[in-house]
Amino acid sequence: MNLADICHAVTRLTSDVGQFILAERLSFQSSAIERKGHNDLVSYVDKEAESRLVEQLTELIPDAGFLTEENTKQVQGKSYCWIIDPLDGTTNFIHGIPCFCISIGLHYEGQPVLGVVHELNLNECFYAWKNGGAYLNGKKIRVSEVSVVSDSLIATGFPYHDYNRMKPYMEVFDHLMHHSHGLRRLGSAAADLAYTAAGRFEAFYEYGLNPWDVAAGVVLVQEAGGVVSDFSGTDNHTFGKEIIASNAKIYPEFLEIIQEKFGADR
Ligand code: 2AM
Ligand code: CA
Repeated sequence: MNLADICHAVTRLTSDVGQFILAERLSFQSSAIERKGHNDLVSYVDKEAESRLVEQLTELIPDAGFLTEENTKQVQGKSYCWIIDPLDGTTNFIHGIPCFCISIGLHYEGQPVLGVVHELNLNECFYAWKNGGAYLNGKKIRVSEVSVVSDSLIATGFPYHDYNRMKPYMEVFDHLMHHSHGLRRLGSAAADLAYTAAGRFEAFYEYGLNPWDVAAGVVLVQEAGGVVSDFSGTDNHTFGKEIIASNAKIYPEFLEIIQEKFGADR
């Protein structure tokens, strides 16, 4: 099977497991919430969704490794590795706020090659594979053409767990409040990246994220013509716990803003 076929099979899978997640949302009780750590919530919905995904993805590529948020299956040292967040935006899900996604990335020999982010409430399935382009529900998507940060809408995630870099974070926030079209916080990094790929946001930045929050969205942005890096401008974005993603035109200006504020504090 080639990457395009694998990608289409994954979109069918996210549609199927997405139905389960949406059905459970209707009857969800807050008593089902469990705490994994500070501000780190989970429920049986995340876990059941993940085990369904893992089972089907194992059939798709039998010898693939896995890195998953809920630890259903961890297998390292394989050429292919699925990086999965069965429910990105768990806090939104729990509070009944309609923005949460299934996020499935695939690495080959350590390089990102495929990404599917399925936002379930609007049934928007964003997907991309290496050298194949990026798509939303069958239509090709591109990053925006905006060329200056002052004309940009910027997505971010507020620190919720690692508060060590609050000072530079707030300085960037302050700067962008004054010098952009505004800031948005969706509560799902996967959706932030998918929306950047589709040209809805010009840029996204956040620190403290995990690989499963961003692995799929990275491929979307790259295949839609955008740029992804860490705060130093290198490609350590998926495992490096800091990420910026933007259209190619504003990337140099956006990176400079991030580096000016975070430079001394990293
Ligand atoms: P999650 O829902 O899968 O945990 C946005 O800041 C990102 O951080 C999301 O992708 C979200 O992924 C993660 N996150 C984890 N805990 C969070 C919290 N309490 N509030 C906001 N985001 C959280
Ligand atoms: Ca999650």
